[in-house]
Amino acid sequence: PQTIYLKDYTPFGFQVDSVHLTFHLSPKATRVVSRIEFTPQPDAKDKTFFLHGEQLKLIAAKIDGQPVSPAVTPQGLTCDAPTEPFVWEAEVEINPQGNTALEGLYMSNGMYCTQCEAEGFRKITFYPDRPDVMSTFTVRIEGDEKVLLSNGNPTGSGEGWAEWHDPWPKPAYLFALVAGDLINHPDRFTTKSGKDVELNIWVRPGDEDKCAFGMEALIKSMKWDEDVYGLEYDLDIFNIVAVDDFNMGAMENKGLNIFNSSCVLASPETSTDANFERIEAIIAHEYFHNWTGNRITCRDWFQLCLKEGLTVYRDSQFTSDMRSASVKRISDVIDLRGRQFAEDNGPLAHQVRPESFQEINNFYTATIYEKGAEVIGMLKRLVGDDAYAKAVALYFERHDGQACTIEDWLQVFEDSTGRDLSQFSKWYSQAGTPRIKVTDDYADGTYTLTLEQSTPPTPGQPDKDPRVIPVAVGLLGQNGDEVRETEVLELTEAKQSFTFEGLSAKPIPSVLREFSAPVILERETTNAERAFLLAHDSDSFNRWEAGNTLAKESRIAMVLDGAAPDADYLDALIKLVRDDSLDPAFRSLVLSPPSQSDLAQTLFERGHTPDPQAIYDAAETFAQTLAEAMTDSLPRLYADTTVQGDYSPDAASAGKRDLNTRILSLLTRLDGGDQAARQYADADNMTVQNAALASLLKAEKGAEQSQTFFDQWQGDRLVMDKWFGLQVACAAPAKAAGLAEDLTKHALFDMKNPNRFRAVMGALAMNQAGFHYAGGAGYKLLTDNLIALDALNPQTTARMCAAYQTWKRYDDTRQGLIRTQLERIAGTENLSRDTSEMVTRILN
Ligand code: HT7
Ligand code: ZN
Repeated sequence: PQTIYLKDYTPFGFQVDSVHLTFHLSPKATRVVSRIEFTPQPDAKDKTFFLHGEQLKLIAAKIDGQPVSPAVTPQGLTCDAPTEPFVWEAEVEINPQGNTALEGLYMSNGMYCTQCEAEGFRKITFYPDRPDVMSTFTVRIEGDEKVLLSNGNPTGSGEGWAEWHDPWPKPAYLFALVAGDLINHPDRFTTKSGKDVELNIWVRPGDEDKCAFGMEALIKSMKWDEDVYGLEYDLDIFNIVAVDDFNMGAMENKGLNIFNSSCVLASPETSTDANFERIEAIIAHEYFHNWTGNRITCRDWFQLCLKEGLTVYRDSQFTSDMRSASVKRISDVIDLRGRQFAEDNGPLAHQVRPESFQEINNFYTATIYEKGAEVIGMLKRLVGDDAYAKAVALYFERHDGQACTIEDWLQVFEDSTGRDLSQFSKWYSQAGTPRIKVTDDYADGTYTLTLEQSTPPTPGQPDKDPRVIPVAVGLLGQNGDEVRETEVLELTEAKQSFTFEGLSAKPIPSVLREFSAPVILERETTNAERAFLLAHDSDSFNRWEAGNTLAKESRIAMVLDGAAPDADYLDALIKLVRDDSLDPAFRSLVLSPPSQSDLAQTLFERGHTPDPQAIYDAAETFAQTLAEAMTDSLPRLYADTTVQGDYSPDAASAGKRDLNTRILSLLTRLDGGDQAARQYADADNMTVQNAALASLLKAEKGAEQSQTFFDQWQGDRLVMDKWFGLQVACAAPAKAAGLAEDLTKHALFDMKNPNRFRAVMGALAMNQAGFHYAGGAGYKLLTDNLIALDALNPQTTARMCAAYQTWKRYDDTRQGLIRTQLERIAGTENLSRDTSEMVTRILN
């Protein structure tokens, strides 16, 4: 496969002045007629008239009305083109029903829909399918479906046809079309300048009662973007469509967002609190793309983080404003460490702005999205809130309607603050997670903190330069009072010392408050100091972090030395969980165990070979000891955290239910599942029903409830995904692979549906002790399924190969078993470019 390099970027030699498309819909033979106005660019370096096109049957092509015979390859066509402006016309035939890759135009449950990011438009018609080619689109759809949608504003419709015009120039990846017998949930929004906008969420009949929450989230997002960023919506209509078969979460097509139904449909009976929160965040994310992504887009796909990092940052700000900022920060860091740190510290590590790729779909990663957002957060911390607001305003003013680069983004900050960001830009060009070694000293009233940064080698980058790292620090006195408020230290050297004068005694430092940079702190400290911070730190992130570190250290000692759970930590934890003055969501986070994958990574970094079974056993012993130590208080805590009254997905209720779920799982260890069975029987919402079933399955007591759950929900696709996933997630290590295999033979298992595939295979890969269980049955099962899926859906297959990215951590036997499976995938005939690239990177 060909490698594409950032350094080879060359602008397209033609401007696209307008695009007219006519679709004659038919499941197996849709005709697409295009009429595109091109203007050759006299100064262009490359004057080749090349149009991308894949899996298209070319019926006819004309230039200025005259038939032409272009040279067609599997990647596209080239044709002699005039040197003056000209009109290109083509007719192609495509097969939406046979499109199981879910890129381009495809069918899902009888409805037509599209997915064009990153390079799907070339499967619809011949076109310069690159983000820096922007144009206005006029679309006519002819089909029997009741609802015919495209981007922009509707301009006409009649029996069997509809026309749309999008006045905002856009790249082809933002094109969308939907046609189906859909029902809408309508609403309206008046923008701050008084523009009346029609809003719709379109769903399949039967799902119309699951749209209200999504609509509320959309309206809140529109308002928030006006209030916080001053950004207003710019069309007469905003449509969202729910689709069952979808490779990712959602897509921000201009004026016509398409959503995986799991990321928009919600009801108390079928969705958990976590589902509600995720839906709110994803609706916001896609809406915010209207400016950060659509009005200002990316020059090329290497700049993907320009829109994704910024939009993730914006959606996290939104969630912090709508819910609890500290809970959001802690959850984001858990997620970052679980997914991005794993990527950054393994064979798939890449820069926030990569410099080469084979398949761009493989770069929609935690590094681009989540680390990309962290980089924006650091920039804001370094320049300050006001300067951030000024720079971002300049970005919108200067670059509206353009396809931009990271240099453009950094330039607005340099211009509006006068700051030199050349060192900061290393966050985009250097892969890997920096380590900061912290040492300290106190003498004569002066406290000195010394920070030393280094970044381990990553593929293709053996050596790294120091970066600018904002390290937020506060100091606490021996009585727990804060003696120095949070101050942001700017670490720019490899090693640098910072002093704090006028202190009467040696303080206790609270370093990297709010997790001010995506780094790993290395500091020799004591459990007593961690316990002190857990009890006293005013920074809620670091308070949680202290508890998390204690939890990790205790489990590591259990794994390595066969130690018992740390008694002091248990005491501190119990005290905190019982403390009614604290936010239940925070208590729940403190109670949540460190992930088994995180423990494996830490052990590996300390020079040990992690044993997934030993890590699992330590987690079980810890939880059992905790439950026994809390025997007297668990029933009262369970009662106190049970949310009474009608279900509401608000943050306070959700936080309380989350704590209640953790208490229930401890209680189940003592009562054999009696309380969980009662909760299951009485459940009137999915959060408590799901929690009760999970507790019972974990205790191997849930067979009856699992059957009743199936009977109750077999007609609901999204709830069935939970049923499939939960069983594998809760399975004991020895049983996980066998159970997952049985589920792949279930009548409702459908490999073509990414949600269902991920429910089973994703849950298996996440069940660390089950996936890595001795003998390698988990590896074999996953591989069998990946090989089968690759022929149907390369994008989802390639993403799931990441389950193997941590393989070098493990013992020789496991490494051997995994290598065999990776080589089996690599040796598969006709393997997709997507999967081939992933497997090659993981193996090397
Ligand atoms: N910009 C989108 C990323 C995307 C995608 C979405 C759905 C299916 C395939 C896709 N490929 C790329 C989603 C987002 O970040 O908002
Ligand atoms: Zn996005």
